[in-house]
Amino acid sequence: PEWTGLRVRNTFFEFFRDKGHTVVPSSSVVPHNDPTLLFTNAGMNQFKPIFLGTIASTDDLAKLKRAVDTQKCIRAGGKHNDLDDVGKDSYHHTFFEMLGNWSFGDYFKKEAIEWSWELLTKVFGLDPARLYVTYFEGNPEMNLEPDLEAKELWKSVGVPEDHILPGNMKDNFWEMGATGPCGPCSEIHYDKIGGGRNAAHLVNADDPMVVEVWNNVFMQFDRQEDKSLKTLPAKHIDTGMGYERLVSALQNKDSNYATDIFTPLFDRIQEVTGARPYTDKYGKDDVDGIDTAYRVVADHIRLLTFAISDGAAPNNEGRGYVVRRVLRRGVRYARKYFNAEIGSFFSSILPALVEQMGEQFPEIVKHQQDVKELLDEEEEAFSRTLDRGEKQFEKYAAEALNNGTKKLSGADVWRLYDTFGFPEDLTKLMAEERGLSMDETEIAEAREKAREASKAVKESSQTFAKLNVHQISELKDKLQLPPPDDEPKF
Ligand code: ALA
Repeated sequence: PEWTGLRVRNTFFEFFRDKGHTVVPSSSVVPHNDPTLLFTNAGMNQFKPIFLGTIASTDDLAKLKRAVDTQKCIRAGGKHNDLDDVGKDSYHHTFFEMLGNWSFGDYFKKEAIEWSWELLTKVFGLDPARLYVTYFEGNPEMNLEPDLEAKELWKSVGVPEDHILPGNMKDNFWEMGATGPCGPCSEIHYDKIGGGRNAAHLVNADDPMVVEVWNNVFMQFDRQEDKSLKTLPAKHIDTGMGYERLVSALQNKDSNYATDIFTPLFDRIQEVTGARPYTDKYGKDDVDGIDTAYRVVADHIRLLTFAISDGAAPNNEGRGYVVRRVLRRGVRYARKYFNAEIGSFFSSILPALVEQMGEQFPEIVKHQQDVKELLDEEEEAFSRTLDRGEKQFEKYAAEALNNGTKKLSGADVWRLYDTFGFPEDLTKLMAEERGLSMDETEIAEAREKAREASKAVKESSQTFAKLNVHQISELKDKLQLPPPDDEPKF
């Protein structure tokens, strides 16, 4: 039978269940108990108190020795942030599933390595000649030894030496964030081309055809505020397999987006917009930009739905601002490439996602109506912002043409953004279309002037109390404008 996405996920669970692991549900993408995190960015987040040895004995998780799960992850802000790549390449997502098996002070490197090899090559049947593994090369400054044990273990399962590669702190020492659990790791990479070539030099080289599929972290330390490493009370295994990447390898696709994980979303987008079908082209090959837009929209509806279902509503601060930014990014692609009517665009794609993922993640079924309402509300607000901005732009453009300068002044460009919330790249695009020039230095000057003015406003904020109702509401409107796109409030 075929490796459908569904079968891949279930096979992963079964394999580890047979090895004494308990299947546990994913935790929320909103880490309600961890102020160091914007969103859940790895499977280990929910197990952090176990690793640190701070878990309450009454906690259900405290009894676990071995667990297996799929974790909903968002990497669109903070230490792990892929937002700007999404849409452009074949293997990044703002929202993805991370398959993981866990040992809490139980088994360690030997079992983790042997089982990951067995699962990939024997159960999933991936060609061992296309697999490459890495181990930590050590770091004398931090007093960390090379992980020769991992290297030997990979040899003993039969990986040839030229497929076993050392890696540095950046690639082979995994950390959750600025502080928290961490340790040396060992990754497994898959060559999607194969055919007898040696792709060792393409590992960790950002090559879309040689991608990391699985990371095994040997948790041993807790990174402190002062950057030092404190040894954990016990050793643990934390693994993370990119579900979408694994499925694409098993379905023999060049791209995660060409798998049955995304096809139902693309079909729905096509149905709603009447666009041409998705063809999985990238960069210059995506001549009309439509495939990129398909990917952006399909990726973003996943983030939006899961974030909102788990309680992250769009607003102007922290994670709510990430949600808002992602929605606006998606809306702009949809307007530009699909000519989509904005107001209920994302919610029209939503049913396809709920149908596809609702069984594994019942929370999106439960919250479908709330998600729809919030998405529509947010889109309508953004659509009004865009309309207002466009009108204002037309005024400025007409002036620039009438007075013969054919140039938008820096102050006008800045005001469109600052006062009307109109995205700067849209201003650029529209100016180009009308043959108007813009001066970056002038824009920067206007921005700087506005910063100083707003500083002054802040300093005199005490006077707020003396304003009348009308003045206050005017000021409030101003304060609710989104912060600059290039300055996310992470
Ligand atoms: N925590 C590890 C990762 O996210 C497995 O890559």
